[in-house]
Amino acid sequence: APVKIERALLSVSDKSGLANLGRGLAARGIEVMSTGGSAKALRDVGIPVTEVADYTGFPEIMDGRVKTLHPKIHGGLLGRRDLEGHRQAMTEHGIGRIDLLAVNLYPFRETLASGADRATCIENIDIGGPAMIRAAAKNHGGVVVLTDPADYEPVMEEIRANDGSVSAATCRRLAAKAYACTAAYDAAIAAWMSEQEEAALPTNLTLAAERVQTLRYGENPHQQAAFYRYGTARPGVATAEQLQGKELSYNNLNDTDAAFEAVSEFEKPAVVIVKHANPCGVAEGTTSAEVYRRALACDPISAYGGIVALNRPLDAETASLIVQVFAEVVIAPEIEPAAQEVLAGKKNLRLLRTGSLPDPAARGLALKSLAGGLLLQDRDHGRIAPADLKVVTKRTPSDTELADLLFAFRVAKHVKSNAIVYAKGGRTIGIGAGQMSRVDSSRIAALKAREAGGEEATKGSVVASDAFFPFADGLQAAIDAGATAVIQPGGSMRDEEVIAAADAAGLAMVFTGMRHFRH
Ligand code: 93A
Repeated sequence: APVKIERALLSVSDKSGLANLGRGLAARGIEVMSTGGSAKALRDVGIPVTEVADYTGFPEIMDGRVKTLHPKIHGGLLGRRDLEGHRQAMTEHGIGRIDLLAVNLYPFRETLASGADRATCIENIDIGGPAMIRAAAKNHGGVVVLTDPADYEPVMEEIRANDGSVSAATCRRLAAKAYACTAAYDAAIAAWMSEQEEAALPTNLTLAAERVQTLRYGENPHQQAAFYRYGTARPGVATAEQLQGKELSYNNLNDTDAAFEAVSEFEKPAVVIVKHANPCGVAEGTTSAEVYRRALACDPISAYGGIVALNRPLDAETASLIVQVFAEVVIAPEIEPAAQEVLAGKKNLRLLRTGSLPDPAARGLALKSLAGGLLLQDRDHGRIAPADLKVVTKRTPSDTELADLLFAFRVAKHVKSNAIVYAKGGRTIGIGAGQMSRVDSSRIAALKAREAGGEEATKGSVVASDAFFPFADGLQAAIDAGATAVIQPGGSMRDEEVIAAADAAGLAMVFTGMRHFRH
């Protein structure tokens, strides 16, 4: 049966559309009840309203934590209109029917996204709102529940057109929407809380992922795809503001994420250029412009059509270097106005501003799909400090070598396994990625270095390996190339053999004790 609306309760954080709704209801002689802030907003525009506290006879307490959690509210929402016993209980306890509920919740997700501290996020977890929404939705046979301001006007129209009533079909539809709203809300809280815990993998995983955008296609044109965002506050491609350029594609999003996560590893000004989710040039140094030039020098051919990520505000000088090579996406924490002017000429170039850098050491969850399931793990937040290193060779690396070793190992963390990275002077000179054998990655990295920098390019360089060398052959490739120092996790059965080969060649080698597989 249709629901006749005689009393409404409005309690909203997002006050948009509130005045019109209140006015529409009041104009039909419907009694409007409201919580503190909403009541004030309504009174301010001259709409008569009863405070919930006056109706319950119980004030809002504990800074608003308890304002609608009262039997006179929940009885009014939950009491079945068709049961004599329920009607009797309402009369006995002075409970009035609430026929229409409009609630939107404390802005938990928005607070999280703003980077607020934990206490503020917790305070923005709405309890009373979801309780009312769920109660009203359960009792949709007698209550209309509005959780989205976009529904206010259509429902008002229906009330006007049907002599003050809302159809059962509308009530059912809005009830389903209401539970989707509270489920997504709680899932966002659950995701955030579990991300912050050490052993955080949930027994049951509910993802409240919100579709941000339907993509033109997936990894390939015959694959459908969309981009979803879920409850994390990590600055990056998912929360970035696009300032110009074509729509981001599936591959753009994936590659840009790889580039920005990599560049945020470095404290000094750094640039990462990514192609097909692998870095093809990384450098750190003094200014973004200088660093960009050196990152590009690693593999200028692969950089064509790549993604450029910076960990400093993009300035005009760097922008004018970037426009000389075709880039798909540029991402930086900030974009200086002069830099934006330089890039404005490149209409297709996608320019993203993230507002800040993600914390490379922060925990977080990373997921991957496989047929019929998904894998969930901590994001690779592992980072090696000088104190973690164990020198295993007779020779200790020099300070310059040490700095390059740490740099190269940080890069290797962001290169698909098997990863081999040659570096010299705070920049990569050759990267070997994604090979099934480590020795092939070693050979490719050395070959790339020579292609870009000439026969002598690898002389005096250092080498990082994302995982241990299972045999001495991978190390031998580095020795043959003229590298002087190596960083690797260690832990192979043949470590002794590998160390002996390094000693025989006068190499300095350090073990990190930490592996950075990336598949
Ligand atoms: O702090 S609460 O969880 N406790 C409550 O009892 C309660 N009742 C409504 N938050 C509560 N609300 C929320 O307050 C609503 O969901 C809405 O978001 C907000 C409206 O408050 P005001 O009308 O004072 O602006």
